[in-house]
Amino acid sequence: LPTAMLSAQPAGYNYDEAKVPAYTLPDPLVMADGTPVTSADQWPKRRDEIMDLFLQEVYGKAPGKPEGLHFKVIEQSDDAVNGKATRKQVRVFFDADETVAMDILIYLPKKLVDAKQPVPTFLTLNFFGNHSISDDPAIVLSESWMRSSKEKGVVDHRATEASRGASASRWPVETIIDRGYGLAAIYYGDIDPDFDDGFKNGVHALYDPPAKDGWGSIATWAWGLSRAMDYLETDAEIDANRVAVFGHSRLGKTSLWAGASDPRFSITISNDSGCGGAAISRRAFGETVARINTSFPHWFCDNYTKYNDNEAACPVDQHQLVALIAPRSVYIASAQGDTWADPRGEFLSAVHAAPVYQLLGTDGIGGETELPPVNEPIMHTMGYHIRTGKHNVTDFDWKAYMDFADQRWGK
Ligand code: GTR
Repeated sequence: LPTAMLSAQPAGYNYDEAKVPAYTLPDPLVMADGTPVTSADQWPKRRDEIMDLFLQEVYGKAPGKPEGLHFKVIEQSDDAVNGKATRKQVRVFFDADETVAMDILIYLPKKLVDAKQPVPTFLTLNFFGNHSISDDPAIVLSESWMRSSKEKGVVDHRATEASRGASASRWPVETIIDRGYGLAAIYYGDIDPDFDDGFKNGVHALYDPPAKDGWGSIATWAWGLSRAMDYLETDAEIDANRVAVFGHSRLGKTSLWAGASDPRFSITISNDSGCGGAAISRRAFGETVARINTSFPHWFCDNYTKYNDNEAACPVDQHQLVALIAPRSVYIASAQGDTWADPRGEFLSAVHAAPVYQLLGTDGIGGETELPPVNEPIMHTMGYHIRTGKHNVTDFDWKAYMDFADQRWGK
C-alpha cells in the first residue's frame, strides 16, 4: 500500500470542517412513501428498501452461493504460534472444476481445540497474502497477483520469500490466540485481483460480466467473506455464531458491506474505512465519491458514478449501511491522522444509525453524539474509537476489537 500517500492530504479536497456543505441525510426510519417507522416490526420492510438501494446504486448485486462450492484442507498442524495454536489451511473452490479458489489460513487456540470448545473467530481479508501476516514458514506462499511491484517483497506483482511476515505488524497473531480467539485470514486478491480488468479475472471469470448494478470488487470481496462463512459453518472447531468480520481501509468498506449483506456475521468491524465505508458521503470531506470512482472504477457498481460531485442525489448515505447491520454489533474505528477517510464522518454514521439500533431494542452508541477524546474507545452495541496516529492497523485497534468481542460475546 502506498501508506505515505494515504496519510497525506491529497490536494484539491476539503479538510476544513467549516467548509463541509450543508446537507440533509436520508432518514433510515422513514419509508420511501413517507411513512414513519416507529416500531421494530416495520423495520424489515424499511430495511429491504435500503438494502435494494445499496445493491442497485452503490455496491452492486452479487450471485448467491455457487453450486460447485467445496472445500479441501490442504495443510494442518497442531504445533503453531509457539505451540499455542493449531494451524489449518483450507482451499475454498468456487466451482466444481476447481478453476478459481481462495485459501483460508486459520489459527485456533490449542487449549480450546483440545477441550472441544468451538472458537469465536475473527474473519479477515489482507492486502498481501496470508504469508504476509506472519513469518510462519508453513504458510503457503501466495501465487496470486499482488498490487504492488516494489513493496513487501513483491516482485513483478508476485510474492517472494521476502514477503513472509511483511505485514506482521498489523496482525498480533499470538495475542489473539492468548486472548482465546481464532484468526481466519484470506488474501483478497484470491477472490478478485484489485485492478480494473473489466471483470474478467478472479471469481468474475465464472460469471457473465456485470450490468450497471452488478457487483463491483467490494461486493465481490464481501461475497468471498460469505463463502468463507460457508466453510466456517462446516468446521466444528469454530463457533460460527461468534464470527467477527474485520477489515482495514478498502477492506473495511468490504467488512461493512459483508456485515450488512450477510446476517451470519455476529460482529462487524471497520478500521479506517472512509469514503464508501463508514464516512458520510454528503460531507465530501477528504476523499469524495468522484475521486474514488475515478481512482478505483472497479470497486463500486457503475451506477455509483451517477453521484460523482453530486452526493446529495444519492438515495442513500453511509449511516444507512451501518443501520443495515442492526441490531448486530458493529465497531467503527478512525485514526486522527487519517483525514482522507474523514474520522468525524465515520463517527457520524454510527450516530445516525443509532436510532435504528434503539428501535430494535439495543443501546446503540449509548446516546453519544460528540466525537470522543482520542484513544478512548466507546463500547455499546455499537463501538467507536479515534486513536492517535495514521491510516493503519495497530495493536491499539486490535485491543479495542478484542475488548469489544469480550463484551459483546460475554467472555
Ligand atoms: C486509498 C483510497 C481509500 C482507501 C485506501 C486503502 O487509495 O483512496 O479509499 O481504500 O486506498 O484501501 O488503503
